[in-house]
Amino acid sequence: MNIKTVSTKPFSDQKPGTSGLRKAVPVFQQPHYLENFIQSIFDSLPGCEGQTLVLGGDGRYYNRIAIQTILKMAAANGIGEILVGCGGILSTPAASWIIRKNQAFGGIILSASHNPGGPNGDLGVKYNVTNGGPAPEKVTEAIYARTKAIDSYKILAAADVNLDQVGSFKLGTMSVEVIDSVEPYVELMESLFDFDKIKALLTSGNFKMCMDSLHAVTGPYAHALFEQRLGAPAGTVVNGTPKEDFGGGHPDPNLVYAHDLVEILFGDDAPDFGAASDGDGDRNMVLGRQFFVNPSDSLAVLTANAHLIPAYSQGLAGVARSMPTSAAVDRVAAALGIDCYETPTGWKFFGNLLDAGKATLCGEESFGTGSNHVREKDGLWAVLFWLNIIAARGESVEQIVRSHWQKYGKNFYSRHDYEEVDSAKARELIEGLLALIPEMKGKQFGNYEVEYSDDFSYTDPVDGSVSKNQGIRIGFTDGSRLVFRLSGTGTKGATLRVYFESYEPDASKHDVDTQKALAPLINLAEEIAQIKQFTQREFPTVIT
Ligand code: VG1
Ligand code: CO
Repeated sequence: MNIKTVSTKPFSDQKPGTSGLRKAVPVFQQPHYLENFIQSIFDSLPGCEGQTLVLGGDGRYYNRIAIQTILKMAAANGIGEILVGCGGILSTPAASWIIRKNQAFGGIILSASHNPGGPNGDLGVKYNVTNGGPAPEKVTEAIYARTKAIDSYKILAAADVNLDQVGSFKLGTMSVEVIDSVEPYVELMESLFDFDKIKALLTSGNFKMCMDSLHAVTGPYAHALFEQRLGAPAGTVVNGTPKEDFGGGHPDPNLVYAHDLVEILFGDDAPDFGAASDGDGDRNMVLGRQFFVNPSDSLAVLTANAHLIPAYSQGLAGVARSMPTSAAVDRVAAALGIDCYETPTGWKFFGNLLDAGKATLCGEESFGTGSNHVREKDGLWAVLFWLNIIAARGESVEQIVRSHWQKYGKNFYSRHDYEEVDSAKARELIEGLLALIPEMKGKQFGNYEVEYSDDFSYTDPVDGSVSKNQGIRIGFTDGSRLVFRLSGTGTKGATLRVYFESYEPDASKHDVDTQKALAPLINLAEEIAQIKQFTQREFPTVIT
C-alpha cells in the first residue's frame, strides 16, 4: 500500500457553521484545503480505525472529485469500510438512514444544502455521528481546533475508483461498498406511512400533485417514490434530474427561489398539492391550491395529525422546535399533554432529544421537519406525511390548515432575510441590540410592552451542555415576538435574519395578509434595530 504523508499548513477559516463547513468551490479547490479539513475530522475521531463510515453528497459540482479524495484519505487513515452512494449521491436524510441502518461509526456528507452550486457556487462538508445526526458542538469544536494545528495529512496513492455501479472492491486494505442511493430510503418511507392510502389518492384521478426537485438530489428519490411506487403519473416530478449547478438556481424551497412551483400552484387549473425540496433533500415546502403552508404551521399540523400516520399512531413522546420557529406547535403539544422543547437553530440540537426518546417530531421555521426515523430533517418524509394526512382526512391542504387555526388560533409568522450584507455592519447591528437588552424589559413601544429580552442560551436537557449567543429575542406582553440572528450557513458577507410572530385567536381575522398583520412589528424592528441603515437595504432579499 502506498500511503503518502503530505505536509500542510493550517487554514484559519475552517470553523464549521450551523451545518458543517461551507465555502465557495474555489476555496475548496485551494491545494490542501479539503484534505486539511478531512484529516482534521479523522484526527478528531478516536477509534475510527477499522470502522465503517458512510459517504455521499447532493451531487453538486466538485462532489465527485471530493469523494475520490476522501476515499483515498479514509483508506490511508485505516478506516475499515466505506459505504458510498452510487455516483457519490446520497440525500442528507438518506445518508442519516444508511448510518443508522448499518450501525456505522459515522458519515461524511458533502453538501451546501440550499446554497447555489457550480464552479463559482458553494460546497460543504459535514460530519455525522453514530446516531446518524450532525456532529454535536463538542465534536465540531474538536475538528475546528485540529484544523488550526494540522501539519500533515495522509492519502493513498491510487487511481480514481468507479462509483457509478453498485458493487464492492478494495482500496488499499479498506473495503468500498457502492450502494443503491435510493432503495433503502424508499423502504424506510414505506415502513412509516400508509402507502396504500396514498397510492389510492394519487391514482384516483381527482388529485393532482406537482413535486419540484429544483434539479437537486431529491429527483431520483421523488421519481422512485411518487411515480414508480405510489402510481402518480409521469411528469408529477419536475426538475427531477440532478444537475451539478442545479440549473443555475438556488435549490432553496421558498416562495422566492421556488417561484416556478409557486406560479403553478397559484395559477389557473392549479394542482391540489405542490412540494419542493432543497439541494440535499432535507427541506420541504408544501403548498395547496392557491395556498402556502408556513413551515412553522406545518410542524404544528403534522403534530396535531400524527395519530393518522401508522408510524406515529401510538402517540408522540414530545416535540421540539428551534427557537425562531413560531409557537404554533407549542399549542398543539399543550393540547396533547406532551413536552415541547425549544432549541437553538440547527438540526444538531435535536439529536439528544430524539436519542433520549424525549421528542418524536422536530421542526424549524426554515422549511425543515423530521422525526425519530432518522437524525436529520427530511424533505420527502414531510411531503409523504402531508399526503398521508390528506388521504386519511379527505380534505384539501387549505381546509386542513384553516381548521387547525380555527381550533388553535393562528400564529402570524414571517422571516425577512437580508443576504450578502456587509459583515462588519451586520455585527454592529447585533452588538447594538445586545447593548439594548439590559434596559428593554418594561419598555413601551406604541401598543407593545417588552416582557423579556435576551440573547438565547440553551442548556441541553440530556447532557447539560450549554450553547450561548443563539439569537436575540424581544418578547412582548401580548405574546408577539421579534428575533434577530446572523446566519451560520451563508458564505458571502453576512446574512441577517429577522423573525416576526404574533398570535391571533379570532378566526375572522385569519385572512389578513401576513405582512399586513405583522406590519406594526416589522416597523418596530426597524425602529429598534435600524436595519435599513446597517444593511444599506430598503427591502429584505427573501421574505417567507
Ligand atoms: C439555516 C436555517 C436553519 C437550518 C440550517 C441548515 O441556518 O436557518 O434552520 O438548520 O440552515 O439547513 P442559518 O444559520 O443560515 O440560519 V440546510 O437544509 O442548509 O442543512
Ligand atoms: Co438542506
